[in-house]
Amino acid sequence: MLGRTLILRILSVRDRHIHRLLKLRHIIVEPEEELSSSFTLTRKISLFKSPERMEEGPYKCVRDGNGTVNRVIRMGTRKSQLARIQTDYVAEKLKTLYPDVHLEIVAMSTIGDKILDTALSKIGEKSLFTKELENALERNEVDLVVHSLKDLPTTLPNGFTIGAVLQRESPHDAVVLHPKNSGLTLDTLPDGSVIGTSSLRRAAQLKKRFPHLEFKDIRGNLNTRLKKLDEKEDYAAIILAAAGLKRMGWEARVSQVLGPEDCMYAVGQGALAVEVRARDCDILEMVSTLHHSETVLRCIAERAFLRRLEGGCSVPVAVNTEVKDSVLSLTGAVYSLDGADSLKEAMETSVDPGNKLESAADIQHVGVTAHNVPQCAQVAAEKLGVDLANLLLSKGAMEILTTARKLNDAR
Ligand code: DPM
Repeated sequence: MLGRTLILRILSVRDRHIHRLLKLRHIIVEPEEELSSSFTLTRKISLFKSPERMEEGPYKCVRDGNGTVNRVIRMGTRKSQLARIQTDYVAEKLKTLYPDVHLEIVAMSTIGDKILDTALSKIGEKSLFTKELENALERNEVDLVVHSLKDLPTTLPNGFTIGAVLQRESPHDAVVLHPKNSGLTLDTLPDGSVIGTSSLRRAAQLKKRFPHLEFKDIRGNLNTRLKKLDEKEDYAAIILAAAGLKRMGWEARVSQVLGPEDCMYAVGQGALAVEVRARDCDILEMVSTLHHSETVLRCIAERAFLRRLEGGCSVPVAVNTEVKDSVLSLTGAVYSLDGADSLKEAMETSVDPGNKLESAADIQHVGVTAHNVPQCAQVAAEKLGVDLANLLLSKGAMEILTTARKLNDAR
């Protein structure tokens, strides 16, 4: 204890001389007791090996007025306004649950943000938006990253896990009209009207349902897209996720929310996910309180379905899920690019938390770690997704998806 107090005092002296002296003498302190009131640092050792580590990591810490050392939780985010809003939202939740925690937000741009002139489905798989953030996680530059769950691949790179899936916003897609078309719907828009979307999933379903409309790629973050819609005459309307529009405060621009009969949603759409280092037990435990059980189960089923179909963001795959009276139902579909060919099936399973299975440590379901959600329900949800995918595969889903992929690559 004496050692710790002494070292902490020295650390508070921002003097290079003393720092160098300490380094020369290889002073190492390994405090045993709890360092903060809200959680314990289990990996405290390396922190105190060298005073510079206070700033450089592996974990960053600050000292408060009482001399308590608190770990700073650094939250990584993309720079887009939506990403910032989503990260701030999670930060607020954490701040309410853990008032003593020091949070810091680190914003960075990703390759996906920089390539704005190419359709999302053509520049490859989802990791475009997540790779740099994962690199920062790996290097301990950040401790957690907030994503839209639908942007996270169904298989995460080794060493990472989704530590929290928050309560889902509306998972549906919405129509945003060019102001001159105010009052119209997809149905009543004139023949040949151009609808902007880069989602093969949206285009496939809507082409089939509204054959009088034309579909054109549109890229960029939400702000860019709305600007492209409003300031030019290129698009009669664009299709965006209702959740993103709501988070941006643009609900008033939604003229129509598309139900499953018009357009089923993407896997994980509308849910926020917190990605963490799989071995960082402190952070995992901290963020696990953000899990929303029903959303976790629905998204596990959806992700298992997509994973079994070997689908990424460049395939037209859509889902619809529901939990009612402990029954989880999943509808899943695959489409050809023009929507002419499609397969759609539904299945359900019981996710009764009653017959509790021992919660095994280190168990992930399609990348999600949720110790506080009944394991048996997670197992059932994952199996539901796989079973439904297998049913579609037995009816020829792979042929439809392979052709769609090839045609999209050749576009
Ligand atoms: C993925 C897709 C899109 C995003 C493909 C799809 C839409 C691309 C487009 C996988 N990620 O949905 O079929 O429209 O060109 C994205 C958005 C959100 C997360 C924006 C949106 C916000 C909603 C959410 C982009 N990722 O879909 O309008 O948090 O689910």
